[in-house]
Amino acid sequence: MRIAVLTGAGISAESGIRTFRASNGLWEDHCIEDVASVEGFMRDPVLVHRFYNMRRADAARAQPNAAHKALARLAQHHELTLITQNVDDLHERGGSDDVIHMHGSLLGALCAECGHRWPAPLAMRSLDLCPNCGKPQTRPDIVWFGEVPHHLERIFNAVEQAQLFAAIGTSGQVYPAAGLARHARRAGVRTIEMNMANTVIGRDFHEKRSGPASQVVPEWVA
Ligand code: BV8
Repeated sequence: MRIAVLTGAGISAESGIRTFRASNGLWEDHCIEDVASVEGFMRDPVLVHRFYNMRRADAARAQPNAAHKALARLAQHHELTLITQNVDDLHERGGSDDVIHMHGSLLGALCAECGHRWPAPLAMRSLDLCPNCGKPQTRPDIVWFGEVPHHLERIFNAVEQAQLFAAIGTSGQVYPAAGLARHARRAGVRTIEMNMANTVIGRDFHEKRSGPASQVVPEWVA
């Protein structure tokens, strides 16, 4: 069966990685505009690098959980397109490959001047020079608010052509990712949501499985 899966921060929560909008979420002590926008980066690159260096270190310490590993098993029996909003590499370390990181990755560095990409060091500094053009315009390879997410055509095609679309651990508040369930449903694709709580996109799903991802996802994959 062709399956498209979209994951959000909730799938990594039990690995100890903070989500965005829960209590003690990242957006509680960081203003989105200051740390996840181009304007914020231009205004204070040191603050933005500190924010992503902290998250890169947290992700390096975290381990994939049973939900990440279950999705890797799913790919052995079905034609799976795994789309994630997450910037950690826990899907890859949990055994998945060809993961579509639509909001970028903590492991990547990008030159704001020439567009060159290279593997990010654990701690980035605002005056790091681009290895390609030599300019001090190094930024995290992250899709910030107002920037176009990666691989959208591939993502929408996979969702339209799937027989099943599952959203796991996302609050459904950030577009265009949050619109994928409705897009799937309009294309006649069966949709399922796995989350600990109700979300603003709940009505877009035929089925809901409530509970922590590390329990609900392995049960679904089994
Ligand atoms: C774009 C950077 C143009 C990476 C992020 C008004 C209306 C509609 C849209 C807009 C609007 N104004 C502006 C927009 C567009 C904007 C947007 O959607 N804004 C929102 C806030 C209104 N979107 C953009 O700017 C995007 N770009 O639109 O470009 C365009 C588009 C298409 C074509 C051409 C042009 C860019 C969006 C990317 C922004 N970057 N972050 C980073 O730092 O990580 S977004 C950020 O939110 C993260 O990427 C994150 O992945 C994403 C979504 O959050 P979630 O993953 O859902 O996490 P959250 O904490 O919210 O929820 C966690 C969920 O898990 C909860 O439901 C919880 O119950 C659950 N959970 C917790 N624990 C568990 C669990 N579930 C299961 N088990 C558990 N244990």
